[in-house]
Amino acid sequence: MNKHYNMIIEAVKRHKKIFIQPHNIPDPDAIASSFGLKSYFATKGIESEIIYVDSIEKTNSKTMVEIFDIDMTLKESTSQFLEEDFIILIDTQLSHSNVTNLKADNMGVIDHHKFMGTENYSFMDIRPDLGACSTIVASYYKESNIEPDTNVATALLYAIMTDTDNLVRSNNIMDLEMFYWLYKISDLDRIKHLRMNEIGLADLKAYTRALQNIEIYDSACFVDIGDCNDSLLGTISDMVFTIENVDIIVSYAKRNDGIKLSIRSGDKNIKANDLVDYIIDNKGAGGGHDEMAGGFISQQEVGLLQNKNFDTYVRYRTIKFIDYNFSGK
Ligand SMILES: [Mn+2]
Repeated sequence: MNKHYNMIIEAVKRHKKIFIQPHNIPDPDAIASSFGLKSYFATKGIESEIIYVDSIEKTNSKTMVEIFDIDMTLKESTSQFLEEDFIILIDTQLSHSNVTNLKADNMGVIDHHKFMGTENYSFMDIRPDLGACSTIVASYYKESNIEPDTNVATALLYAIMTDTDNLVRSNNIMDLEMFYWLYKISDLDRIKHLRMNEIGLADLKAYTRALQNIEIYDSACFVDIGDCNDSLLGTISDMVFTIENVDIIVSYAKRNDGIKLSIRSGDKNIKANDLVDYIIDNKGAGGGHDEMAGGFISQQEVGLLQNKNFDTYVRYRTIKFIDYNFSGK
């Protein structure tokens, strides 16, 4: 039996303490897959703890933690782990810019982002072709014939909805199969409640600013969101993505520590993860999928862009990348 869930159970069961660590500022997919995995372990008599670094920002992420009563412990980035501890990274990998390496001796990874290198993981279940990490966790239940409880099923269902942008940002049938399976055992009133609480009142200013600062050049759209948190940046990109005739979104937040980028692409010739790398041009870190990606350039590196203003720079790089990808074919 070489099933992934068996491999994971085998890897962790000898360890005294098992920690599940989603990416920093966990989004609904990171939260649901952590919660789903912890509950899955519990069905096998294995205890684990969900830990995270930084904060939970998104209104819907906070609501999930609250209504599903999810136990998540905030850890300092300087936390120490014992030799017998085990950390499972979920919805992220060590070389991503969105996760703090807590440097445990034993680490494994469950993720749906592009494979970033092994980094000595004890196990890896990395499936970049899936729209949500929650699809992977749901499959552990399905393949081992265990029905998740209503809270777990509902959290996983909601996460598949959000990470696949309501099933359109996925080209893998497995996301749909898990969605359908979970749908039948979920609490749809709670899904409605989550859907109705996605925008916080405090976020409205950022939405207003974003809508005022949109610039469209052909199918590419640029949005300067000013100072805004990571999760809101992604949510605003998703909203702008629904504007007619716009295929490529480059949103960015200018913060004290640097510039955070969020990219969306509905154009098959323009891969969001390649575009973000091209914009960053080795001056920071980026990652993601064909259709959505993110990145960061620190303030120091932004300074190295010399007297080129960032707004001009980002437009120049994006349009050059688009031209190159069309003329190159
Ligand atoms: Mn995800």
